[in-house]
Amino acid sequence: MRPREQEDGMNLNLGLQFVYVTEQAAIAAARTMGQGNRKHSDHVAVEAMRARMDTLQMDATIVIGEGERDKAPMLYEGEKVGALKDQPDAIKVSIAVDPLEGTNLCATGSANAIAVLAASEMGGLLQAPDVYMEKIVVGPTARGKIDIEAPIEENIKRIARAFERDIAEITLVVLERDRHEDLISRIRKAGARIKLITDGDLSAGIAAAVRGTGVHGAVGIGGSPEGVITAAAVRCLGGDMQARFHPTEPWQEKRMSDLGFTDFNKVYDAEELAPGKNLFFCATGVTSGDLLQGVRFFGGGVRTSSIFMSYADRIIRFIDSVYQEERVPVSLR
Ligand code: VTB
Repeated sequence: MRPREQEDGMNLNLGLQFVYVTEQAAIAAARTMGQGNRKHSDHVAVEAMRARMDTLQMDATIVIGEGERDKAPMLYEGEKVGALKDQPDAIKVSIAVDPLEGTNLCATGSANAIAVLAASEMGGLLQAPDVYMEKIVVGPTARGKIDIEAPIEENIKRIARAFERDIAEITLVVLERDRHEDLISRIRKAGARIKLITDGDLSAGIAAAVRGTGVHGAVGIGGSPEGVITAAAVRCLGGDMQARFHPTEPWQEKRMSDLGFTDFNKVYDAEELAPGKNLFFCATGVTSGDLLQGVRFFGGGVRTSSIFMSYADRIIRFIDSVYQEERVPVSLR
C-alpha cells in the first residue's frame, strides 16, 4: 500500500504514539481499581496522560478535556500539550481525551473502564460543550438506517432488518438512569434485548460499532464530550451515529449559546462531530470489558490491551503491550 500524503504531518507514526499515552493512563488508573475513590482514580489517569503527552513531537491543543481551566488543573480545554508547544514548524494537533472513562467503574472494579483519546488535525474534533447529548450509535451493518428523530421502535426495526434478524435477537446498550425509564420500557415492549450499564456509554458506542461484541446499538442520553470521542471511533470503524445536544439547565443553554451553538435541536452525524480527515483514536482497557482486556499486573511487569484506529490509513490495530520491570518470561496471554 502506498503511504498516504502527510502534508499536515499527521502520520501513522505520530498516531501510534498515542497508544503509549492511553496505556500509561490505564496502568495508573488500574493501580487504584476498587479503592472506591473515583476522583483519585481519575486524577492519576489525568497525570499519567498529561506527562506522556508532553513527550510527543507535536504542538497540540486539548479541545475536549477535563473541563474548563478553573475547574481542571490539567488537560483543560485550550491547554497546550506536546514537546513542541507553540513551535511554528511543529505538527499541529487537536486532542480530545477521557483519561478515565467510567471513573465509577474503576473505583468499584467493574467492567468496561477505559482510558481513551482521539486526535486530529486542527479543527477535526467539535469543541462540544459539556452538556448532555442524546445519541444513537450502530456499526457498519446498520449504517444509514438510523434516525434519531424517529421513534425508538422504528430504529429497532430498521437495525433488525439490517442484521437480517428478529427483533428479539437485537441487543441495545442503555445507561441505567431514571431519565431512560421510558426509553427502556419501550425497547422492552418492542421485544429487543437490553444491556443496562451503570456507566460508560463511550465504550458501549464502540462495542456497538464492532461486530462480534454481541451489541448492535447504543442509545440514550450521556455526555457530549464522550459523544465527540465516540464519533471519532465510529468514523474509523465505518459505523453510524446521530446525536443532539440535550441541555437540562438554563446555564447549560447559556454555555451552548456562548460557544456558538444556537440550534438546540440540530441533529449531528459522526462526520459533524468529528470532521477530521486525519483522525486517530485509541483506547486502553483499565478493567476488562466487551472489547478490551483490563490492565494485568504480574510479578515483574504489566500487560495492557488497546485498540488503535487511523481513519486515513484505514487501520485498526489491537495492541497488546508488556511493560517489563524485570525480564521475566512472557506468556501468550
Ligand atoms: C455520561 C456518560 C459517561 O458518565 O457522561 C455519564 O457519557 C454521566 O451521566 O460514559 P450521569 O450524569 O447520568 O451520571 C459516564 O457514564 C461515565 O463517565
